[in-house]
Amino acid sequence: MSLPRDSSASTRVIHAACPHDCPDTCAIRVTVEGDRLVRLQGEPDHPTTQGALCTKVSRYAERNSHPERVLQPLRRVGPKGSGQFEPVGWDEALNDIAARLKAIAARDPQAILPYSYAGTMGFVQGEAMAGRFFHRLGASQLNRTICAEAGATGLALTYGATVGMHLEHFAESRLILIWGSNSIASNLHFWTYAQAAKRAGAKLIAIDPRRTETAEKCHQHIALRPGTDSALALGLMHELVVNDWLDHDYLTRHVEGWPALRERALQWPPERAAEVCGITADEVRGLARDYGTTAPAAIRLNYGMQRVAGGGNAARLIALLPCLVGAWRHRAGGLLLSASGWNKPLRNPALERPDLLGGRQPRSINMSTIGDELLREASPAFGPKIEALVVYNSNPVAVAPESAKVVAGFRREDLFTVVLEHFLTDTADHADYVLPATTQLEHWDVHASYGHTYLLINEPALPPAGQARSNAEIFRQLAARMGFDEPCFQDDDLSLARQAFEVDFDELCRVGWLKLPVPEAPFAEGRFFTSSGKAQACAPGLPLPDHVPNHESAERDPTLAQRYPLAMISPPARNFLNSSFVNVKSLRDIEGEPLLEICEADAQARGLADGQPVRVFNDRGEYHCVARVSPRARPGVVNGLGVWWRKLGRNGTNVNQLTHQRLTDLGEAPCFYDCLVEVAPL
Ligand SMILES: Nc1nc2c(c(=O)[nH]1)N[C@H]1C(S)=C(S)[C@@H](COP(=O)(O)OP(=O)(O)OC[C@H]3O[C@@H](n4cnc5c(=O)[nH]c(N)nc54)[C@H](O)[C@@H]3O)O[C@H]1N2
Ligand SMILES: Nc1nc2c(c(=O)[nH]1)N[C@H]1C(S)=C(S)[C@@H](COP(=O)(O)OP(=O)(O)OC[C@H]3O[C@@H](n4cnc5c(=O)[nH]c(N)nc54)[C@H](O)[C@@H]3O)O[C@H]1N2
Ligand code: SF4
Ligand SMILES: [Mo]
Repeated sequence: MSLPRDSSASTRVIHAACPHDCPDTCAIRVTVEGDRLVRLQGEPDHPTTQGALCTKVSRYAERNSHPERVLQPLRRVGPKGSGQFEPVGWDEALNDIAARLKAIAARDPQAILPYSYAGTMGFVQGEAMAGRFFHRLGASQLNRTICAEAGATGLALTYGATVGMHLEHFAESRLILIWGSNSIASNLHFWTYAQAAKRAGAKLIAIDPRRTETAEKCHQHIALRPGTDSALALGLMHELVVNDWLDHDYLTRHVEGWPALRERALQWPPERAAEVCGITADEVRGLARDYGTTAPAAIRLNYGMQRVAGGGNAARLIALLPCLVGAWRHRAGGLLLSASGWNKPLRNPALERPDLLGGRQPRSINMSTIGDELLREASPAFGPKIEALVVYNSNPVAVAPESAKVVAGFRREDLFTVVLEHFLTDTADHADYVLPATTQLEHWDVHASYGHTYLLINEPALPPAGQARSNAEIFRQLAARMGFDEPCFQDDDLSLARQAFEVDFDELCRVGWLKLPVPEAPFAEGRFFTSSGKAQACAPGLPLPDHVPNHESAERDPTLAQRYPLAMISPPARNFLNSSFVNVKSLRDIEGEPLLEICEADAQARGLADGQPVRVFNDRGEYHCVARVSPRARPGVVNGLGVWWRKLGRNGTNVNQLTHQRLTDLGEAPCFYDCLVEVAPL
């Protein structure tokens, strides 16, 4: 794309927000001259952004003006997956799509499924107009579980809401456990506060199977086996009890079910926990001593620990730790997994107009099992076969588990697929129609964060590239063609932005962001958001949390563990964001090529050398990449950094060729990091 240069126009500075699925939700200052982008920088005045963007988004201009951006509607001319398309006019595309959807809806609208996630986290280009469209249609609903549902459910069962500490207060903590988080890669602005704490004398401990760039900068790294965090938490509780490092007053007044939890913890001496976790008993004891005797102690829990069978139970147990030691009494103590619950009271519940369902109750389809769902036939239990998919803000063919099934589903000849996208992703390659979408620089939006406590505005800085239209605009125009004549389908993007939150919108636009009203130390006096007002260890109808071994583990399936003795995790590559940015050359060049980190001993046992091409395999398939013999991998665990585009991989696959579709204990979420494999030279 090359935008016309208008030399007569003056320079403007625009408030933008990073749209990506990242807890930092940075404020961006965009400088434009006429229709030309002059500069894109982290907003210096925004408290948590502090003028810094990550490497990825500082290259946003490269992504935005990428020569491969989809700039006009496309219609498939080759086989599904081939990526062969012809250009088509907007009217023709939208008319045909509406006609196809109408015909399906006349039989049963539930045969139509929206598929979206957090390609943009914006409320306008997310579900504002799309939600209205699919509610009015009566389409199947999508259960959006692919990222955080196990942890979020565990957190909400414990505290009554998905809330936690203020990001800024970590700077004052004396001890920070960075638990299941590679902060330097995935939560950079938290790391700034952790470093401030470190400079002031705090101790930083990483709890992560992988020796990440974050773990190596902490004072200590506890490299436990994936999916054993609950055992570690129980072992810590054991030590807190036997050494009486407990805040009895806090436990008595603010925790429900403590006596029962205490009994369970006493069954987990450090030796037992250490054996399950694959660490030493002294590591458990030392961690417990640090946690039990340092105040204020804070936990930055992140989602890396909940992509396993027992992710929900683990989140519950870890969320209880600050209650045992009374860490919540101090604003720099406690835990942060998600801050999203803080903005909930200000969200407009009518934005997506669920009332347009008019009493209908369409089925809900789990996005994390889309492979299986697309291959299901009609049945009384399932309902109609899925006949149409409308994908936006997501790249399921690359990011959903068990790709072989996902791909088979997307290749069904009798499936009608529409994809709204910036690029011809692995998913777009399977579309009947690809519709060009605007980017964050080209549309309005309003953002909340799951890592900090501000709302942000995103004003358009540039005109749409080519014929791109915003998601909201596309759904508005489809609605018109479907004959949806409710006035809410007239709302333009700016008015959707105004409706999203009950705040002073003009002030939000003027400043660029607004701080949410959140108490300094939210649980200093208890007052959790549960019905009892207490943190819940257990309650009527809620059993005690426990250790739940991985689906694919020696504990649950020894035969499988013999055939596939290596546990594979697939956390993000630092310079990609899920599958976004993989096609941005300067970033892909930093990552090099798809790789698998393996420790020296495991490599030697298989005759593998550093840099050697390997096949990573299990019963679900085979993924080709390069072995990196590295101390980042612990024995018995390999790290397949994600999420590459399949078509840019060695054998047209990525790590999700190997992952499975079984779900977590809570929240029906995927188990990306609960996956056994074997590795061999190629
Ligand atoms: N650069 C970059 N940033 C990102 C993303 C990205 O793709 N790239 N993705 C964004 C998104 S969508 C999300 S949800 C977040 C994800 O960021 P996080 O919430 O931090 O989650 P992950 O990156 O999945 O995993 C974090 C760490 O957990 C470790 N881990 C894996 N299994 C276990 C386990 O069983 N126990 C413990 N204790 N640790 C484990 C991994 O090795 C990894 O280092 O980051 C966001 N930010
Ligand atoms: N193996 C493995 N798999 C994983 C993970 C893992 O750690 N390991 N992480 C999982 C996690 S945590 C998550 S959250 C999911 C993420 O999965 P997705 O939410 O699918 O995220 P992305 O892969 O970034 O794809 C987002 C797509 O949305 C498009 N997009 C961005 N903005 C817009 C817009 O305004 N309009 C339209 N129409 N499109 C837009 C982008 O171009 C991009 O192709 O992946 C999951 N998959
Ligand atoms: S991806 Fe995260 S760190 Fe990077 S600019 Fe966006 S919000 Fe900030
Ligand atoms: Mo995510």
